Amino acid sequence: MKDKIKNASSIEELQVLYSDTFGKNGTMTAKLKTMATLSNEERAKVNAENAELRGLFKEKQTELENAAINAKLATEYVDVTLDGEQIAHGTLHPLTQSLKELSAILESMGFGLWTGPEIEDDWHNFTALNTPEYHPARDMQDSFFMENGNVMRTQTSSVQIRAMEQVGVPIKMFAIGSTYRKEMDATHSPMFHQIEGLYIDKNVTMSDLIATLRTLLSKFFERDIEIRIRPSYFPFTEPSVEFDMKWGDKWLEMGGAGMVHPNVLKSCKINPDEYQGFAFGFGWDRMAMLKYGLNDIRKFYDGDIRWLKNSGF
Ligand code: FA5
Repeated sequence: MKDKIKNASSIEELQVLYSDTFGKNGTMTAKLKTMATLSNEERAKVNAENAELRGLFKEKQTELENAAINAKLATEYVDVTLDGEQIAHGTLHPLTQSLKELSAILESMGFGLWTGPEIEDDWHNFTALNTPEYHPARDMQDSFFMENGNVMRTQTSSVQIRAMEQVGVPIKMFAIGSTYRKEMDATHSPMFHQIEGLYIDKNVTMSDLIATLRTLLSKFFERDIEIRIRPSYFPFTEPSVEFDMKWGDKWLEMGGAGMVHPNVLKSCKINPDEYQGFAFGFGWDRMAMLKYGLNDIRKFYDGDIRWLKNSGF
């Protein structure tokens, strides 16, 4: 048995030998059961054999276990000096990034965020914005109409109406969201995004509008931005302006703005003799393109990770 123990080549083999020796019907167990009938000398012999066998088992077990661990280490070692696996970092989409920045700036100026539906009814997208059905200005925006007469909102100005209808005046709100028009080239996309701002109170003037736009753009582009306004036309503002900002030595058109037309206030049951204010709306995509140096609006929506990476994100 001693040789068998010494030559055992696996833990399993050793366990079988152990059970043959010390198990219920084991050879050593049988000897130990006869102890009471043995002489002192014979008893000492059995005890010595018992102790020796147990020692041998213990020793062999340790040896086999160490061998198993060493074999495992030899095949499964970890080389801690190797380079780690490169884990790609997720980043925010340029639009999401700029949305967060613009929202934070507008909120810091006291504007509260509003949302509205992207499928709008005619009232909120056009009629309440002083653009009734016969109005030629409806042709200014090439719209996607639904069979039931609803429209994919062409402008976030619809959210102004919803906000004024719900909470009345005074009000200082902004809306950011998707808008839809039948247009497509490098600077026009059928789905794009607009930012809308509205401030109505008793003493709001054009100067407030200009100061707000300049502050918003300067904070967003992180530099002092010069703006200029040009006369324009929107049915929902009077006077209406187009505002540009200076970028290098060029003037870039950013969006439309103006003092809210009395008819719009009346649509929302607000007395235009008592309250007035300004509204502005511009393309959020174009702002993001400018800030991050991107040149094709359609790339925003392709979901091409390589383009997003090359654009610094
Ligand atoms: C409007 O949509 C007005 N609602 C803005 C407004 C709001 C005026 C409040 C007065 C008061 P306009 O159609 O010019 O205006 O669009 C505003 C901006 O949206 C444009 O300057 C441009 O930056 C962006 N935009 C318009 N059409 C597209 C398009 N197809 N793709 C990408 N950006 C567009």
